Amino acid sequence: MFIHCGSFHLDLSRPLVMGIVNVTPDSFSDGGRHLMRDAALAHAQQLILEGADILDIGGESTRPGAASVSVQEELDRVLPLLEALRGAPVPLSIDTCKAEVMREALAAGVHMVNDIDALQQPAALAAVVNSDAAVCLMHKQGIPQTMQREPVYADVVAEVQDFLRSRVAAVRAAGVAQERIVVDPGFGFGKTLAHNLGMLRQLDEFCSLGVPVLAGLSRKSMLGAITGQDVDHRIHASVAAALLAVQRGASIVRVHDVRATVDALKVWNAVNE
Ligand code: 9MG
Repeated sequence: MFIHCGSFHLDLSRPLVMGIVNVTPDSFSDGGRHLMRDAALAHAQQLILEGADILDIGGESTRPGAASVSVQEELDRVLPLLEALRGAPVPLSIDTCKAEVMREALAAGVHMVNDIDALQQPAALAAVVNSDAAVCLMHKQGIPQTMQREPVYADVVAEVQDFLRSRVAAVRAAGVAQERIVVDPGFGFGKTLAHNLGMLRQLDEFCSLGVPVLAGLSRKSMLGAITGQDVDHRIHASVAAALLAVQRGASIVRVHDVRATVDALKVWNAVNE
């Protein structure tokens, strides 16, 4: 399987690692906009050296309870970084659900749009449809500010699968080629620990949608709940979770700890060659 990702054609015969670059004050100490941008650029370059196959760049935190930021603030955070990374050896993904940010990021040359809202906003779908960027359609229940309060599902795997199936159909109908589409069950987005574990156990079910599956488990609170570790000490659990996701069919894992994940997947690849 391949993904058409702007000027990149990504071969999925081995699992890919998407490195997370959050250009937000909670990720890089808030010593001002320039310092934040410089730190984010250094971090992005480091993730490329560590073997990231894709960089996912975001200017708004999607953590449970996180406050939203204005379009202008998000653009001011991400655009200088996208400009500085133009011509990078790996595809750049923009993590946003705002159509205006998608449009500007595509004009700045991004190769993928990662929308935790699955392009449900008509303006968001319109922003990507005539580009040649890949799109990641993620499931979530509720909104980041309140989504972890009381998520309810009768059958989490079936409901998430139905949602993703309908979003793939809608995006295809709007004119986005199948080779540009990736789906993501959205670990931690309006899901309890039991929901997340159920989805991880049955991750292969999402592969039946006929498009690659991306899994984002890195440092998430479900790993804190299992291990008792705070967010800065979840690297081992994150690598284990990434490996389990790949074993169950994920083509891309979205991670903070690129070097550790790349090494773990090298072992996985060596055994599976
Ligand atoms: C932005 N973001 C945070 N967590 C994520 C996840 O699990 N998947 C995707 N696609 N994006 C995420």
